[in-house]
Amino acid sequence: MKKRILSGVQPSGNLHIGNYLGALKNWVTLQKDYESFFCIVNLHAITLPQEPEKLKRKTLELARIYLAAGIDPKVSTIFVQSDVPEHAELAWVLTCISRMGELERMTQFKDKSKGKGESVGVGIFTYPVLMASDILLYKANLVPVGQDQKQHLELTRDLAERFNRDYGETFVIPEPYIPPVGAKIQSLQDPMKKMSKSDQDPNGSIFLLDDADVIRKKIKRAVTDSGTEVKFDKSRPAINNLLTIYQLVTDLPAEECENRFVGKGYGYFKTELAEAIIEFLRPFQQKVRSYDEQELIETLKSGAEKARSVACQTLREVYEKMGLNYAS
Ligand code: ATP
Ligand code: LTN
Repeated sequence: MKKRILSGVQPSGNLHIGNYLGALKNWVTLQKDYESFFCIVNLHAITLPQEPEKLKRKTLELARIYLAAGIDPKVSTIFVQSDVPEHAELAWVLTCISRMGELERMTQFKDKSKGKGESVGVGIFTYPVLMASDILLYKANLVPVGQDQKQHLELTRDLAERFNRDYGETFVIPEPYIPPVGAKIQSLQDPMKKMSKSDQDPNGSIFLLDDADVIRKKIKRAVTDSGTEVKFDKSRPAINNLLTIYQLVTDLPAEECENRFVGKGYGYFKTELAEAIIEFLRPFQQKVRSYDEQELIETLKSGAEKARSVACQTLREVYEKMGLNYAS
């Protein structure tokens, strides 16, 4: 029996190369060896206000992005979170075994609630519990995510262990899969901040659907450090980040990347980097628009059916163990 993976992205904002390099790229590789579930987490997206028509559009766009990135619906299950009501049901159960203190410690909650005081949304607070539900429902062994999700994975493990201890062995304890390179792509405008969908400044990110001229402009404007050498060096975070992106989009060994730019300045490097990103995204961008919308919806609906058949078994087991299933 193959081990399982589950992961997800929110259909909010525009996907950037950080999402691709930190998460999607690894899903594509891992799907060959694991039974895979890839979710479009629209219930997570509504933790912040979403315009309904736009949310629909973004949900289908994300499905296109999954397919164009190389997720094969014949091999993996692609589905939308709200099509599988068990996600919200298990999330409630897990909410009841979660503690205020452990959720208050989540750095993403702290960041997203900054300056909001008492008006911060409760959904932002309980967000990681819904994420734990996504993972535990499928008894996933491995969860491929970027570095920023590591703490949420730790919470997921804690909740699973707590449930198993209090009600009997039920959940698999999942491991994070965080890639050695690319787990944290930084903003092009501020190398101390991660590239983020919710960044107000579009110049900080290269979006997967940016056209060639926009990519050239953004790379040209990207901040660099003092110095002139193009080398991997953690103490020069801006150039380190750009070189990491170069390494990932060209798939070259780190040393070869450095060798290519010995004696060349930042200007030359940036031109090469922009062209490498454009080349890397070209086949993806060609595919993304090519899917028929009706077929796309059918893929999602049949994905949801497959996902549900697994999710409802786990939920039934949980209800049995907790005494919620009173008739059996
Ligand atoms: P936001 O910053 O608005 O919360 P996001 O850009 O983090 O959004 P998500 O939908 O939360 O996007 O993340 C989807 C996946 O992409 C997750 O696995 C996450 O860890 C990964 N990811 C997000 N940002 C980066 C980044 N800068 N570098 C590498 N991986 C990333
Ligand atoms: N919180 C994640 C998105 C997410 C997720 C998941 C990732 C929701 N549910 C389950 C992996 C597994 C984020 O990237 N912000």
